[in-house]
Formats: sequence, structure tokens, C-alpha cells
Amino acid sequence: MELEKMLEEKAQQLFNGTLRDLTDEQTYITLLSVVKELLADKKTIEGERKVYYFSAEFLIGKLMSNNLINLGIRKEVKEILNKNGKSLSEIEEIENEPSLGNGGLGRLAACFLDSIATLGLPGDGIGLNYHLGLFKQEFKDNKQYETPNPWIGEYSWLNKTKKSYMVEYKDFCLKSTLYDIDVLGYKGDKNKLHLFDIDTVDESIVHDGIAFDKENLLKNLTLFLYPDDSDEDGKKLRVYQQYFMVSNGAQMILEDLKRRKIPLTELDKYVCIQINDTHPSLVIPELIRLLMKEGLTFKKCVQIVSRTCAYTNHTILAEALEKWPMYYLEEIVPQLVPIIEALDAVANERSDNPKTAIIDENKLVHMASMDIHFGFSINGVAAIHTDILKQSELKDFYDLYPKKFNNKTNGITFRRWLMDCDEELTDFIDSLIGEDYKTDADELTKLRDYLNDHDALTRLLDIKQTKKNQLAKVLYDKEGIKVDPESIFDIQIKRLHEYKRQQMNVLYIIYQYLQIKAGHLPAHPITCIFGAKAAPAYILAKDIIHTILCLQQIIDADPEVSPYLKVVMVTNYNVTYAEQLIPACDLSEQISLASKEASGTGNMKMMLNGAVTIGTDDGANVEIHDLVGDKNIYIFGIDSDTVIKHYEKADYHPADVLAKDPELKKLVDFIVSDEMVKVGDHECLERLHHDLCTKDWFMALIDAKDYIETKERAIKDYNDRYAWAKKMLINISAAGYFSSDRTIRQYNEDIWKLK
Ligand code: NBX
Repeated sequence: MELEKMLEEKAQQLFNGTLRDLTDEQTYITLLSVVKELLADKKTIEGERKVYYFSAEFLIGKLMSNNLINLGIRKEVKEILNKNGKSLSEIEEIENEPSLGNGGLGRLAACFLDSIATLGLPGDGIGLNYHLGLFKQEFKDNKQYETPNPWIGEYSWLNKTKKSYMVEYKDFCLKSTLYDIDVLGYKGDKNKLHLFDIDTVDESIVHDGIAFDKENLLKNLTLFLYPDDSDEDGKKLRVYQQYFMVSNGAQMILEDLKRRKIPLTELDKYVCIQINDTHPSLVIPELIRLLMKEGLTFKKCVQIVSRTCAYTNHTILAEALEKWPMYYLEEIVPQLVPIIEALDAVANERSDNPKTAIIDENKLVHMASMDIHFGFSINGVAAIHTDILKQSELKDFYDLYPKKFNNKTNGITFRRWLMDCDEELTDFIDSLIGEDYKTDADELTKLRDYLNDHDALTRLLDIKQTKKNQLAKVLYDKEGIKVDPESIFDIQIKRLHEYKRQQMNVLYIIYQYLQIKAGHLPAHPITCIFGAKAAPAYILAKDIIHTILCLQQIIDADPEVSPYLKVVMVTNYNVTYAEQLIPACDLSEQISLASKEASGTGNMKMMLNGAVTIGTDDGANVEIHDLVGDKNIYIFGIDSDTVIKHYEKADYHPADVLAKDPELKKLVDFIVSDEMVKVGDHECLERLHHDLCTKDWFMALIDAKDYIETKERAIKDYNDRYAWAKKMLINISAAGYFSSDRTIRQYNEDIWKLK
């Protein structure tokens, strides 16, 4: 049936009116219902062999626009709505953003699902349906507060299924309910995202922000994504969640094999499980347990499961590598304990190196070790990251299993991160090189033909200006903040973490502020935009947010400074915000301490949207640097080898740097100056200041000077608009490599081997 007719009939059926009569909310519900029907009619991707992407997080973002694009009906829907006095973008605003992830790892999983379906590969996601997801961020008195984010509501993309499994814990069983979300490929068929849940979750147990009773599993199991894990209960709840996810997933997979009359001994022929970081690692002992219940021997089960599971590592930060105390597992899932002990014994037979043991001398179970011994593939997420895993972090494992290690540089889906978030740029690219790049991203290199085309460069600059104007409006509407759209938009958006070094960006802002106060104006006005949530229990990260917000207030109130420098920390940074910020970015801040950012994916999104990167040679920045060349990226800072040596020798002391560099000391001391203390909380500012002066674990002070000088150079270069436009175009033309379609092709060729 014709689309318009479907919408009218649905409007009639649901609200007894015509499209034109409906409120925006009613229009959204009508559209949702029609699109869900269109998705339901789509063919499911079939194949003998299938991949299951197990992940505690799927940061899918709003789905309406993406689904309309992948259905190939966005323009048509827009016109129909316009004809009826409605705007698609206003209708889309009504959708709540599912907040089922923290950051890069969760968003990567979402990009991967899009690409798997787009490439026509059979592959489903397995995860949890957190009712309140990640907390919502609010600011008060220049500080972060957390509140619940109920995103599901009465209407959503979730489809309740009849599937349900029993999950056993030590003292009780929980019955699951499965919700599915259709994942449609671009002009293709569909896969599914399976989100497990329980019916008894009770949102009313949340009080005072996001506090809740951590003991009551029946009410809280799928309430939050990774709730505060700074205390024992929080951590145990995470184990309960992880087991719930993997047991359900494993049961569903085995049930499906049985339905297909495939002997369970052939699991590895029909199924591949990709373990997204260690959060789903318990799937290994759980599958072994379930297969043993079917009568297979332990040895046979180990063999089958080891050929089925593959593991992706996303970090070398020691604190993020999961190690569960054995007594947790004894208390929560005792049925897995003998299996994990037996796996540990096998590991010890293969190597007597204590560093590759699964259970260490403190009775901690190392989840990554289990994955590496009993998975057939271990991959890092960017070339430098995989090298560091092989050469240092996981060296003992690499020596044991060299063939298992491989790199899969991350990628992003161009459907969301270009076509959806920047229609103007998409249409412009279409007009120059046609549309083939939408399914073959390497085609973007054809843009290089336009490097000397004055008209094309002018249009590119105009589009960037349009996106900056749009963002300025959003910032005014959402935050009540006025920014100068002619200023440079310098953007750092990512989770708040010391290794990502938002604190070093803070030092730049202080530098620029003091320069302006001293009468030295910047080469061009600059707006420094941040978006970042801090984990609720991460004190220093919250102190950094506080410092940024205090600077924002001081600069805003200073008419001498504010025409040239502006600081904006957006509230509740999420996928939807990213879609508005990224197309408007001039200068992309990727300034992690070299060796620490496994890959980064925001760097790729900004590059694709015509931003120029300022960054360290870290993660995927290294590959961006290789692709665009020295002139089209601003690289600074010590390299990863130097960083690793500093750690090995423990020879870095921030006091030494400060003693030698009084100018830098002035910047650091400004954090606890009278101006700052007047608007801020002395304790928070003091804590950050003290940390920088005495610890500075991520070496912000080593790189600060180089960073400031490099950024000043970038700001100067920005004034040569056509030279800058060339840099933009080169970045866009080289971004094809970072399509997640490429990443998924490589996963498939090297690991999954699906037809
Ligand atoms: O995964 C991120 C890395 O930091 C990025 O460099 C990388 O690009 C991205 C995708 O590979 N890791 C990440 O986002 N981790 C988490 O969100 C995380 C969540 C919970 C947890 C530990 C880490 N317990």
C-alpha cells in the first residue's frame, strides 16, 4: 500500500482523525506504528551459520530516522508530513533515546549491528533491557547530579516476544522475558537485537537521584545499566546481570540448534559468539555447563566452546579489566565454580606462567584470561592497540597463542554518522561523486578530485557554517547559552576520564583566558565545547566537570574575555546530542595519553563530518594520521613507547615539570585561584589541583605545552579558509576506511566466516 494511505489509515485507527489533525505526539505514535509494521514485513536474514554479538551495552540511539533511511523512505515521509503541516525533525524529537550504553563500546555494538544487517550477514545482538539505562545528567552549582532516565514509556521499538528461559542462581530462579528490536540493513533485510528482561522490575524503588536497594534482585536486576559499582553490592549486581544475559543467550542459541535438529556437538559449525569485552565472558563456562547437562564430556565441551567463542578487548586500563572474587561466584552462580576451576586447571596445564592463570593467588577470576584460553580469536580495536596488547599488556598470552591475536580497527556506520546527522553534507557529496559511497565507502576518495575546485570548497565551508548555526540554535534552546557561530567550534565529547585528559583541555582554556586578560587576543574567537558524563563514583572525573563549569561561568561573566573565548559544557551528552555536535565541529579533540585510548570512534565521526583532528598518536588517531598526512591533522605529545617507559621506570613526577615551567605552574594554580574559588567548591578544585601537582597519572603536564602550542597553530591556520577547507575535504575523502562496513567485512573474513 502507498505510504501516505498507510499513515492516514493508522491515524484513523489509533486516533480517529486525519494526519493533519494529529498532535505531534500522535503523529509520532502513528509513524512508529507504521514503520514497525514495515519492519515486521521485512525478510529475516538467513544462513547456515550465524554470529551472536554478546554485549552488555547497545547504545543504539533514537531509531526513527535511521529506520526511515534504511527503509529508503525518509524523503517521502518528510514530504508527507510537510504536506500535513508537520516537520519530521520535530516529530523525531518526541522519541526517547534508549540509553543502553556508556560510550564507545556500546555505540560500537550498535554500529556493528547496522553493518552486519547491511552486508546481509546473519547476526543478532544479545543484551539486556535496562529500564532506566544510564543515568541522566543534570548540573546544579556547577556539579553533576544523576537522575533516572526512564526511556521505554508506552510506545517504543521493543517487541515483546513469547520467548522465556529460567536462569538459576544459588538460592532462586529468575524467569526471563525476551524483547526484540528489529535491526534493518540499509536497503536490506533484517536481523534482531535480543534484549532480556524480567517482569518484576520495579522503578519505584529508586529514590534520591539514582539510589536504590541493591539486594532486591527481583526488583532491580535490569533496572540500571552498570549501576554504581563502587561497593560490594553494586559489583555483585553486575555479576547477577552478566550471568542473566549470558545464560539466556546460551539457552536461546542451543534451543535454536535443537529446533533445527542440529547435533549440539556441531555448535561451532553453526554459531559464532563474539564476546564484547569481558562483560559477557561467563558465556564460556555457562555454555560448557549447558552442554554437559546434555551428556557431553567436559573435554568435548571445552573443545566445542573454544571453537565457538571469540573475544574483543577494548582497553588496557588495568582497572577496567574485570576480575571477580571467587566467593562472589560461589555466592551467586555456584554451578559455574567447578567449571571455572576445571578451566583454570586446563590453562595451568598449557602454561605454568602465573600471569596466564584464570584464578590468581588471591582467588580472583580473570575474565579476560578465560576468554583468551578458551576463545579462538582475540582482537584489539585499532592497530596500535593490538600491538600494545601483543607486546606488553597480553604478551604472555601472545607468546602462548600467537595465531589467535588479530586487529580489527573500529568503524562507524555512515548511515547514522553522515546520512542521518548531516543531510546537507550528504547531498553535497552525492552531487559530486554520486551515491555509491553509501555502500562502498572507499568511493569517498573520489572527493580528492575537488581539492582545487573553488566552488566545491566554498560549498563545503557553507555547509559547515549551516551546521554550526543549527547547533548554536540547539544550544540556545536546550541550554539557554548563546554562542558565536563564527567562532571556531572546538569539541571534546566522550566519557569523562582522566586518561582522555579533559583536564589538559582545561589548562588550555586557562591559558587562553589569561592571555586575553593580558591583552593578547587569539587569532580567531574560539568556543570550547564539552560533553561528558562522569561515572557517579568517579570523584576526580566529577571534579574535572566542576572545574569546566566554573570556568564557563567565569568567562561568561567577563565581557573582556567572552567575545573571544567561550566554554560550553552541554547537559546530558548522549547519542542525540552527538548527532547535533559532530556535524558542527571544526576542531576535533582527541587528546588521550598515547597508548591509553584503545581506538576512539568519535574521532572517526568528526573526521567524516569535515572536522580536523588535534590529537596524540593514540588509538585510531594513528591510522587517521597515516591516511590524511601530517598537514591535515594536528599531532602533538609524547608517543606511546615513551609513555610505557615512564610507567615501567616510574620516573614521571609532575612536580619536576612544574619546577621547570613556571608558566605552566601558573595555569595549574589558577584552578585554586580566588576567581575560581569564588564560584566553585574549594574542596573539589583543591583535589584536582593536588592530583595534578602530585600524581597526574595520565601525564597531562608532560604534554600540556605542546598541546597549547599546537592548538594555537591550528587556530591560526583556521583563518586561511580555503586551506582549511582543503584539510576538511581530505579528511572526509579519507574517512571511508572507518566505515563499520569495512570493519565487519574483516570480522567476517577472519573470524566469523559467515556466508
Ligand atoms: O571502546 C571504548 C574504548 O575506550 C575506546 O577507545 C574504543 O573506541 C571503544 C570501542 O572499541 N571502551 C569503552 O567504551 N568502555 C566502556 O564503556 C566500559 C563500560 C563498562 C566497563 C568498562 C568499560 N565496566
